[in-house]
Amino acid sequence: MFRLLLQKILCSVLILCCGVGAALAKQSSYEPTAENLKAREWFQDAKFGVFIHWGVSSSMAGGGRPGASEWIMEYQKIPIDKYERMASYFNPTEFDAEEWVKAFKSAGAKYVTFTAKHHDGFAMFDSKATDYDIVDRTQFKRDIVKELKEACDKYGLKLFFYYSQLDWHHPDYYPRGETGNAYTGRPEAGDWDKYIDFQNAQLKELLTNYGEVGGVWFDGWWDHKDTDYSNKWRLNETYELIHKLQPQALVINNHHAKTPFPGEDVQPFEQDLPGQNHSGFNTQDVSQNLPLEMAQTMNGAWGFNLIDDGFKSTKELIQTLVRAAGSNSNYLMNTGPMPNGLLQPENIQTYKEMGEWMNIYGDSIYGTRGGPISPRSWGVTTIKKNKLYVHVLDWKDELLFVPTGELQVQNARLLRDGRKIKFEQTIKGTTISIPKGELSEWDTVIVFDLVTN
Ligand code: JFZ
Repeated sequence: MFRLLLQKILCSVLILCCGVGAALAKQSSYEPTAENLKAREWFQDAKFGVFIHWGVSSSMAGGGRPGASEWIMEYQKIPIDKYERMASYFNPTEFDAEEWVKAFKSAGAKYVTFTAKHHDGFAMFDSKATDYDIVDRTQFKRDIVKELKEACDKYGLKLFFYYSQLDWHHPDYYPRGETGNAYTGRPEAGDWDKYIDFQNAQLKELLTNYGEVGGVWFDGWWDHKDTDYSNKWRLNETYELIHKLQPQALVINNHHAKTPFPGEDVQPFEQDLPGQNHSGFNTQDVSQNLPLEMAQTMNGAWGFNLIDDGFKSTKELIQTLVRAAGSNSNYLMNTGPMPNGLLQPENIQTYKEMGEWMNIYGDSIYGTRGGPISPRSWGVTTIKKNKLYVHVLDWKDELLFVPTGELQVQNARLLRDGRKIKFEQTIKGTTISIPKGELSEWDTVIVFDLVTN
């Protein structure tokens, strides 16, 4: 009797172990396809994208509250039945996808990441999985995602979808996590798996109805970070679905976990350069093998905020883009269009200025990787084939020591006009002499032609 029991227990332990083992093996066995690896290369070469936070929440413009916009429902505790009414008067008659994409392109961006669904659960595309979407619930009735995709195709930019796993609207997003609680008026019951099925159905729509896309940028996983549901998202299934439908689509998840999960193709960072943590929530280890991407707001809000004038200067944005590139990372610069469908005029001016810089200095950004010298306070390096770009961002003296180590520098010149720069090389590195008056205010880019073996 006892033996039988023991056998049974042993057997179940074995089965359990095998099960867990198999699950783990399955998890760690993600092998990106050739198309996916190629897309990662493209992504790293592209370096610069524009993030768009836009939805029915934009019509509240932050409600006079600093930092608020796409979080207004949560911040002001607006119940679902009231919030839903916003859709009925969200009517962005001035929206012109081509005008947006042209403006992003003029800044030098190569891709666009758009909030297909944010935490409020409202779909900015024509979804059949719900009628809580732009076509079914607004007078506007136009599929924003479709128009954006067509404009992106026309001007040669790739389109990525931001998709919030967390959902403050769907009744089956239950148990609720840290946000979107009682005030929403959702029932005190729900079927979690039905919610995940719904999410996957929407993702299937996004990946089948709009042609080839860049990828999916997930967010909201952290809502259940500290609950029993932290591992109930069925991530493997979702990621497999995406990779099966579009092998080149890159999976990105803003979960802020220590390391990326299997099935993810890019590691994102928010408001901080990889490895930095001014925001307090960037405690991840920087991945050594995945492409990196840093997202940042142009002022203090993601979505449109009427009172926020804290726009970062073009100099600051360019310097951050450069520092990102020097940290081997992409830069995803965010904009929050207005509820009438127009971009904020301040942003349009900035795009123009960034584009002018990119036209001159783009060679030192596009197609590069982080240089062999880790970021310094004076600046960063980027590298492409036998060219090492030295970006001097903050330096006042004439002489600058660049620790090039073993690298052999053949020639040094200003990227701006090709003028030669004097340099002296020792076994430890290269000292360059930047004549007074030649230091640019934003970034003095010096090209080192390296001797290749
Ligand atoms: C998230 C969103 O909540 C926000 O609205 C915006 O879309 C941004 C790009 O992403 O913001 C986060 C996500 C995670 C943390 C903090 C802010 N976190 O883990 O601390």
